[in-house]
Amino acid sequence: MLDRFAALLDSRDRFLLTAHENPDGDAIGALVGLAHYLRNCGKAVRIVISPELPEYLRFLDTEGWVEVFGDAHADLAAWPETWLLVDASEPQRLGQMLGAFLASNAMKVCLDHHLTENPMGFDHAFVDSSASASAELVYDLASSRMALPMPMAQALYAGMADDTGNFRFSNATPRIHRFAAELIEVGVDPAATYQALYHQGRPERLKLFGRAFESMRFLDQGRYATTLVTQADMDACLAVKEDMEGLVNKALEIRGVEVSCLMYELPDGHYKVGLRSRGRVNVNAVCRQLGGGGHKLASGAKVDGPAKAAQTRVDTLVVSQITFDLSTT
Ligand SMILES: [Mn+2]
Repeated sequence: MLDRFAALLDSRDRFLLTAHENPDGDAIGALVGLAHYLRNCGKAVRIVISPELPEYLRFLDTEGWVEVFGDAHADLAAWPETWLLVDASEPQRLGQMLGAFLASNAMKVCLDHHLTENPMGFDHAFVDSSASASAELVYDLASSRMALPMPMAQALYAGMADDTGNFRFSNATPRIHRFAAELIEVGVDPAATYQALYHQGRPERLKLFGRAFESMRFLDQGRYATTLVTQADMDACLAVKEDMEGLVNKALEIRGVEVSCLMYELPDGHYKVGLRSRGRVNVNAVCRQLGGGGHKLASGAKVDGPAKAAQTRVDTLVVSQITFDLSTT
């Protein structure tokens, strides 16, 4: 697949690199890595993201290449010859940039590792769900074709670390460990990367976590833990959205919990649902029924309020999925 992807990149000249909205470490790592690769091939490249570059990921943009989509991008649709969506394979995940994407006459291509049955809206889709991170795909593409400069190695390592829970989730394959080892040999510092990614919290973050833990509910004999974070909770803790990073994973530290849910009240009254599975329960199947998706062990969706109705809807689906998956495994 990557040979075909490389050949396609080779045949084009002006690339716009984008990711899903609210880009995570893998999205930014893969974008920056791919930008290095394309520049090395002599291509014109821009990276545009939405709605912002999170503070904790700024260390990956050493060259200052990442542009935040805004008023200056009114003509964005006209610029690229090729529009690349990385770390997603559904155009609607572009968020605010979707309009420009749809209006653009560029060739549209996606590179992704998420499970998508049949990617629509692209001229070419390169999706490999056996990869644990988009950064893994970019590394696989680039490592045999160029010498990796440090900022590129750093970005790709951070992407791999982020999507594998710093190499501790079940998707931490031998392959991604080997790639990570090669990046460490190039000069990436794993401890410094971990610190940069995960040890930059604010006191407000721990206050919010404390409040969320207080309100956590345990259902289905403790196999399902679910937390609701409202805008009022955020205000009470002076917390911002970024402070919630990692909260959804915490309940899986409790013995017996198979599925953890974090439901977050959006400013518009909808609820963002994040689900994480310890390993046996397919939370992607739940999120698909809610109009969302992701991976078997990590998925998300957006549901309508009010809170009570949203909770009941999600709880019912999760508990029946747990019952189903635990009876078949
Ligand atoms: Mn990813």
